[in-house]
Amino acid sequence: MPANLTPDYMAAELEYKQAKTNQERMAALEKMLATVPKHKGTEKIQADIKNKLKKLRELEEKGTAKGARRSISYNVPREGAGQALVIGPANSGKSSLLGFFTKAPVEIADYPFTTHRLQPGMMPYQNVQIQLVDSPALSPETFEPWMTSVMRSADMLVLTVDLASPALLEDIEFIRQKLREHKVEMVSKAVQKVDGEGRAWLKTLMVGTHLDVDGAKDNLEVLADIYGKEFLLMSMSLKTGQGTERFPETVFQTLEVVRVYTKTPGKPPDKSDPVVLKAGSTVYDFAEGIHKQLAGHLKFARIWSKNKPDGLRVARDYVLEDEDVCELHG
Ligand SMILES: Nc1nc2c(ncn2[C@@H]2O[C@H](COP(=O)(O)OP(=O)(O)OP(=O)(O)O)[C@@H](O)[C@H]2O)c(=O)[nH]1
Ligand SMILES: [Mg+2]
Repeated sequence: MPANLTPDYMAAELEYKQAKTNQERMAALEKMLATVPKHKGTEKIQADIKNKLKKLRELEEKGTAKGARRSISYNVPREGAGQALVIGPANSGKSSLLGFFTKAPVEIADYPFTTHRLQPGMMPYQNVQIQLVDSPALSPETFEPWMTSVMRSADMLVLTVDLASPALLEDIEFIRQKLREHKVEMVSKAVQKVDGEGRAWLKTLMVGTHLDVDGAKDNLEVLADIYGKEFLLMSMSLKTGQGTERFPETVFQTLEVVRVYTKTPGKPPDKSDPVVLKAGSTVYDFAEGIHKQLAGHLKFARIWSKNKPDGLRVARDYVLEDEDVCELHG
């Protein structure tokens, strides 16, 4: 049986081959496991990935066993329309944000360094789910280098900062500097994910929390002056809910993906279960995402798109838009 490996899987495999550390290897293997098509033809590949992961985890645990009791999960397999890793200084509201937008069991406390491990949760946005991942604080006391490999495998970052904190700007600069040392750059828009020197460019949405607290609005103005051009910036209160309404939509837009609905001739499309593709994907990519053989036999497609005639006949290199309906003809 053919394996029908997807471009996402191929990319993850390439990352694995190019990985320099065990943590990068584990991150890439997790990604391979998440993207490998799950059917009989790939059982051997799946087993092989799991085996390699197990060995690497054992190796890592041995290395950290002296003193450290808990085992840390270094990566979270991607689920849904995309993965946004929530990072930030201690007490900045990372876990509160997860608690607000997802049903994930998070620990929220008014003392620092509450969260020690990665905790994913799913945030609904219209007809898709977006994965948010809570993480330990990034601060001089607790900076975990493995966090940068987790960042590399995320689709974007959400950087929470406490607008009421007097250390607001220092905290941000610490994180920016530290990530830069580990070849991770936070940017508003990424042209490419990893450049020739292995530096990762990650789209970052900065979220100012504690908007309900006195003085927060003044700090927000300062923040907008300094970082407004560099990052996407929003502000909210996770206590009152003020400013939270547009967060899911903003994250979805930052992920730069499109939702495409499949349709079979003579039947209405199923809009509850879109295929999620990177923005810029073509009809061919869409077909390939469903089944490699389908892509091979593809002759043309009909699409139903905003501002276009219904059932328009298009070629395989046609670039799909968000919420297009696509009927493949072989
Ligand atoms: N008033 C107010 N309090 C908030 C807001 N967001 C978070 N908090 C409080 O700030 C404290 C820290 O919140 P957490 O969500 O635990 O912060 P964290 O970033 O996960 O902290 P660590 O895991 O320790 O790094 C808690 O007491 C929260 O209730 C907000 O928008 N407004
Ligand atoms: Mg926390």
